[in-house]
Amino acid sequence: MIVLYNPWSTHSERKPLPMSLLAVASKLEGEFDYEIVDGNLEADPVARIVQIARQRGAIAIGVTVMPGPQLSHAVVDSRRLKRQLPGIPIIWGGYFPSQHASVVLRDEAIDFCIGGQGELSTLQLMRALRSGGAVDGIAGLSRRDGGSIRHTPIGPLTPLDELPLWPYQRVPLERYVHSHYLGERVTMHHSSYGCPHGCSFCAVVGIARRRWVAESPARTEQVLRYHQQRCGADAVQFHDMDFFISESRVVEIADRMRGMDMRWWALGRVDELMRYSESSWQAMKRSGLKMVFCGAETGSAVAMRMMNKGGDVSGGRTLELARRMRHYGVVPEFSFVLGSPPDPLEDVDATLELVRRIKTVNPDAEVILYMYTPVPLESELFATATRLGFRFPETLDEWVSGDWSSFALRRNPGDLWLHGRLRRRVRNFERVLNAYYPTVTDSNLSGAKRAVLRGLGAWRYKLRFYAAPYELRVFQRLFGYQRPETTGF
Ligand code: B12
Repeated sequence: MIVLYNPWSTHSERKPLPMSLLAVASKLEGEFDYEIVDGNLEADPVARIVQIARQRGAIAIGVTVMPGPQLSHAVVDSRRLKRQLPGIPIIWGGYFPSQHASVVLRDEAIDFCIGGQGELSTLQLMRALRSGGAVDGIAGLSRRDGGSIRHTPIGPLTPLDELPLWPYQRVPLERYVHSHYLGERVTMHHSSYGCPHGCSFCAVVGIARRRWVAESPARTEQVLRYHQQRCGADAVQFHDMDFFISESRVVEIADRMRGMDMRWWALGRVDELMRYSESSWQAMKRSGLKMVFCGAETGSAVAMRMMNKGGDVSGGRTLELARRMRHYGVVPEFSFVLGSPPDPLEDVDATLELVRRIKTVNPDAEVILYMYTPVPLESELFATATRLGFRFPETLDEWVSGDWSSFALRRNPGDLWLHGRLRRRVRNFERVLNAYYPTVTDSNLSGAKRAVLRGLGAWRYKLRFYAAPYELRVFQRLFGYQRPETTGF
């Protein structure tokens, strides 16, 4: 048997469905006995894994790992598991090992990493572990070999309709449904894998190598109907890396969702959403589209060129999209990657001005400000960061140390070129902006509290005086204000 483990990843009450493990499990279903253990639901997941593994004779433990708090838990828990179950191979998959397999395998607790899309490789590895066969030739596999680490290149993507449906019967789906701005019973899905674009700050590029596969609209509809029947889902977040790549696919999904009475949220690019025809926007609106998350990235033309997004994703285009979405009553969530080299100061100033213009055009727009966090890609951006002295940690211990774990949260990416003053300027601006324009998605915030915050923030916002907004901090805390990026969207 196999244990599939999702280490703890969030403080939020809203627990994310462990989609990575469901995807991997879909290929094991029927051939292997397995169990999914979710660290977001279990008080002591390690004890539970040890018990299951001993009772049922596990041949492997698969762990899904993304950077940030989940990585810290994955490291500590993998080491504990190795101590208690020394003979059982531990396999890491997901975003972190896909980008940093050599660092992971320097740690004796982890035996294998699988990079990129994992369903087929996991099945092949499990078969080899069961039979004692060779693991050579398994796509995307990294392992220790004598004193060195061997990597097999990742293979072509498997079209999603060729993979089995996710085995939802193996998880308590009801516990992952939650209420927020989108609905009372919000669920999540991932209807495609990969992305054809080559943005130099995005982790998806290295993982999917600019390829993209999507499930058919019929299959998406089947999954959504299952979620409705099983747990009364009235809204869905499509967590696809980019949901809007194919206009015809999205329109067909929208047409199929019409009449299902489900609100939805998804992530897309500015140029894509501007390219969509009016009739496509109408179809999406009719089907329940409520919010779209868009990478607006920066207000600086120099930084945008360095980000290698391609297409027309300029500040002007972002403003047009903000206007267009206002017309359709769909809330845009614009995320920005601030402080990228070569001139982080210019980038921050230009971006904050763009944010202000967006809010003038569409006051409901959500704004999410991240600091640039390098990803290991061959790009001018990463090369510049490296030239400026940026280095990734070389051990897992270093990765989970204080500074680096906050780096992965994209709020504090080290002191290399983003000196404290710059970071503070961004956080102060964010506080003033959120006071003057409290997020529409925070359902706890009453009209009166919004008015108080807006009144308090007005003079600062108008005078562009962002420094030391202590009074706003006090009131935001008092009102339990939630920043948009922490609400689970
Ligand atoms: C759901 C999600 C979350 C959930 C957590 C999910 C969980 N497992 O508990 C929540 C909302 C809590 C979350 C939080 C954060 N996240 Co997040 N999250 C995602 C999201 C939207 C989907 C991941 C997913 O489930 N995909 C669907 C499955 C099917 O695909 P997959 O995960 O790639 O899995 C495949 C392979 O990777 C592999 N695989 C995966 N696991 C395993 C395990 C084994 C054993 C094997 C063999 C293979 C394997 O096989 C799978 C099937 O092909 C991605 C973006 C995206 N669309 O991918 C971001 C993403 C992974 N998150 C990211 C970040 C940065 C964060 C945060 C740090 C954000 C923040 N600022 O707060 C936090 C920190 C979380 C933490 N570390 O604890 C980044 C990572 C960037 C990077 N450099 O790698 C991403 C890529 C978003 C982005 N576009 O930048 N996140």
